[in-house]
Amino acid sequence: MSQPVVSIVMGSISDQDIMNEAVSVLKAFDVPFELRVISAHRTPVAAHEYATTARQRGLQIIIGAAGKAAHLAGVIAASTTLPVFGVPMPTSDLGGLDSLLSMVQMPGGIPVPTFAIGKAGAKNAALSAIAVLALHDERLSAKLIEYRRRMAAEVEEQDKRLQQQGAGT
Ligand code: RP5
Repeated sequence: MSQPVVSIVMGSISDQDIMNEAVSVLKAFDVPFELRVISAHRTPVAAHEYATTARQRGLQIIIGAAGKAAHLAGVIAASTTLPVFGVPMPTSDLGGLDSLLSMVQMPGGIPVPTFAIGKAGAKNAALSAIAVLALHDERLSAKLIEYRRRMAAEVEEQDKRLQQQGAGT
């Protein structure tokens, strides 16, 4: 197995269903990754240890997923200079707005680039990690271009079918 270059860290196993979106994208692009459950508040020592050793273990980008007082990505970002992307989890009480604001409102100095709440955010965080890695990886860059080309072709196909069905008046 190759050395992971991307890490997905979740605050709870209850985040896994959503973060599987990121897992699927990284797998599709053959990017080696690790998937961990580490909590900023339930396992604070482990979170600090993880962040401080991430770079020396070969990781290049960390995706932090958490909900509610979603401080995991910020806590990790505080202890590493690797890029840390935040994915806010949906929540039952406040719909994930709590998670989003907890991440996106980081005080100046320790950035947490933050994505959409839920599955779209998980997918886009993985795609953004790939875009960063692709800056120095021609193979990955070509795959990203092909991914966009296929996505555009699908939309064109959808429109074509709609027009064939006689949509509109
Ligand atoms: C956060 O609290 C986790 O990231 C999760 O989104 C949320 C709820 O966690 P559980 O109570 O389901 O473990 O730490």
